[in-house]
Amino acid sequence: MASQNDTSRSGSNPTATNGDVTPTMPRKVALVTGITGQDGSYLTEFLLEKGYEVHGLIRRSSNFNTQRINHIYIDPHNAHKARMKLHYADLTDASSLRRWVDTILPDEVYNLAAQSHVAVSFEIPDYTADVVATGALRLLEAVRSHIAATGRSHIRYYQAGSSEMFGATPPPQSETSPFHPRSPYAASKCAAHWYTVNYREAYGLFACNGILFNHESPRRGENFVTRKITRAVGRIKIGLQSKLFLGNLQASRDWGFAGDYVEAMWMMLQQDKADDYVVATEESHTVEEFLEVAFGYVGLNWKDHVVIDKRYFRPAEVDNLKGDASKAKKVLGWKPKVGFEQLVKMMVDHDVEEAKREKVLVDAGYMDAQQQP
Ligand code: NDP
Ligand code: GDR
Repeated sequence: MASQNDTSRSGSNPTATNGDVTPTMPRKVALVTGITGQDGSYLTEFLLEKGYEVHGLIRRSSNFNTQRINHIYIDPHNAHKARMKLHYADLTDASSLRRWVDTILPDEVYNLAAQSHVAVSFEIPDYTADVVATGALRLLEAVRSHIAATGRSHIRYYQAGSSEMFGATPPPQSETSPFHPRSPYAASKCAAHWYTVNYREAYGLFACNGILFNHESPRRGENFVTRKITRAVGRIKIGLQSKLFLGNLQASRDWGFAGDYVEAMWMMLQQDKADDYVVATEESHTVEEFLEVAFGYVGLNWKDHVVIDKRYFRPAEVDNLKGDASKAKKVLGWKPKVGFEQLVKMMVDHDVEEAKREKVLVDAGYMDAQQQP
């Protein structure tokens, strides 16, 4: 899928005042790491809609990992239409990052790539730090050295920071709340945050940290708790599964919709001054509340299906996240459009349909019903 030899480029490109690229202007070029992930797919749709040319870095895997962006992929041989281009690279490989920055000549760089699962980061801490912390440093250094070599100082950089950095700090958490990370993932995100601040202060790089609270969607990875629940609701409703094994139901999260949050990323890079912003709905709900809404929506009682399994408890938990997004609201003019119940129902609706498709395959003998997410 990925084009290894694309050399399309643009210079410094003016845009309309709302940031859209008008037909008479050269296209803005964005470089997105983590393009195959939940946020990467929504951000790419958003940027294509705004008229950008989007270059995504994807890592090699033994199976194709582009399911979330297949619907917007156009074969690069169709050069006039293809505005999203994919290239092999890895955040653990500095040479690939510098090469693609030099080749693509981006105006905006969005660093979304990460080993993003908190519980998994306890299992693979070195790798998590390598990708999440040092990976961000490698990309910042690729951008810095590219600017030093070419003078293209207008490049803007976005770092995908996380509410997990607040960890044990009590809510509401804002840009001025102290970080108290509770996992290798969160500690690595703190390092990436400070690398980004440092490159802004030391080299004058236009670099922003988005401190985003949990955001979900029907494209959310299936081993994050929200999607794990909505997948199970769909499968239980359709008769493919009866039990759902979960860990701590009392953890509370500020859950928003991923489609709303990628807009905030872009808005940060359109400001006159680089800065850091909390992005959140300012509402917090427990996992148990999520269960109630998700199961209740299809007429089921979660207590009939959920079984607590200690394996899903973490060595250290983050109990309560609830953001204070007043700065993003005031400075960026950003606010969430999708509320908690609407989000849960959107995910359940999607996953009931997904379960119906699975059922067809199971009934026809093409799939084993035991293949649970
Ligand atoms: P996902 O896990 O869905 O996507 C992660 C992306 O990173 C995937 O494209 C993945 O590729 C890629 N990736 C993983 N390791 C590497 C590597 N070594 N080199 C290059 N690419 C790699 O995450 P989300 O889309 O949910 O999140 C996007 C970013 O925002 C992440 O940095 C996450 O930590 C952060 N974040 C997310 C929040 C959320 O609630 N979703 C909240 C706050 C921050 P592949 O598809 O091959 O696995
Ligand atoms: P989180 O998301 O750790 O907040 O990180 P996750 O959905 O994994 O966990 C949320 C809460 O649910 C509890 N939980 C379970 N979690 C999972 N995954 N599986 C279970 O079976 C389960 N049972 C209970 C967890 O203990 C936790 O308290 C997400 C990621 O997207 C990060 O990359 C991002 O930085 C943060 O959100 C903000």
